[in-house]
Amino acid sequence: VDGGDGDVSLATKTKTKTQRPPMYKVMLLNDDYTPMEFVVHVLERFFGITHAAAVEIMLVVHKKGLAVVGVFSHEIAETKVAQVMDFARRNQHPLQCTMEKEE
Ligand code: NFA
Repeated sequence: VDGGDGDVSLATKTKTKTQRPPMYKVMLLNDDYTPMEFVVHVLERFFGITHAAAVEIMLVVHKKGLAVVGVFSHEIAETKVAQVMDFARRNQHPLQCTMEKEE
């Protein structure tokens, strides 16, 4: 590339890839005591999941031990976890909800 000074060397462009904000998986964990209907209600109420899909996800948690119920920004994920944990505690169920950074 000749910038007018007679230098005809090739330019090396450094293009930095745009960084996307990290996303977080929100997961429900199985336990032996929380009623299935309560878990279904949590999925409908806090994650906007239809009744049929909520039953399916609840059964995955029940059989596999855990399932990802949604992927959100850090702030939204934290809010979902806090809402579920508070709702479970207030209803005296041991249901656990956690978040984990997506790879
Ligand atoms: N394992 C619970 C039961 O048999 C149901 C459950 C499902 C709990 C998903 C927590 C999460 N009552």
